Amino acid sequence: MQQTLIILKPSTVQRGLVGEVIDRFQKKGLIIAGIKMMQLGDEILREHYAHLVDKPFFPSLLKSMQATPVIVMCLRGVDVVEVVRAMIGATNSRKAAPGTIRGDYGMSGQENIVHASDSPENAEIEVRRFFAPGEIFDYSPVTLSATYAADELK
Ligand code: IDP
Ligand code: MG
Repeated sequence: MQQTLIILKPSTVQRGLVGEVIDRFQKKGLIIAGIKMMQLGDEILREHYAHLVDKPFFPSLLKSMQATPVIVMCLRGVDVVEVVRAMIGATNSRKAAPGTIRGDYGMSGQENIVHASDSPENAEIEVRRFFAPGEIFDYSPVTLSATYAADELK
């Protein structure tokens, strides 16, 4: 089953929204394969946001992502990368559609609640970046057969 890497950002931790955001992913039917709290250092953030290091807002992003520890999660589901990107909405929370996580909980482009992998290839790299192999668990919840039709489970 496909997996994706989620980060609940420091603004989400500080605003007390961790439970609500995790609840939305769980109610959708996604499986938590890994979850932990960690304080992100410069090195991992420069790697994770390598596509943004030359942007003028990068120093501000770096500081924001280090303001408190974050919650990192590995979620599993069929087509989970695309499903979660649709659930979180546009990068700028003010433009994200109502009903999406950023659209419902955020007002900022930078402080936009959550990170989610943008492709299955990047998801594999990002899960390995934030989790040791022993921290990711392969199990089948008993609810799986009520969540998917048999032919949808590859
Ligand atoms: P994404 O998080 O929707 O995938 P990216 O373009 O990968 O968006 O940007 C990574 C993160 O960098 C965003 O989630 C946001 O926190 C921050 N960011 C992106 N663009 C801007 C900007 O124009 N101003 C401030 N922060 C930004
Ligand atoms: Mg991105």
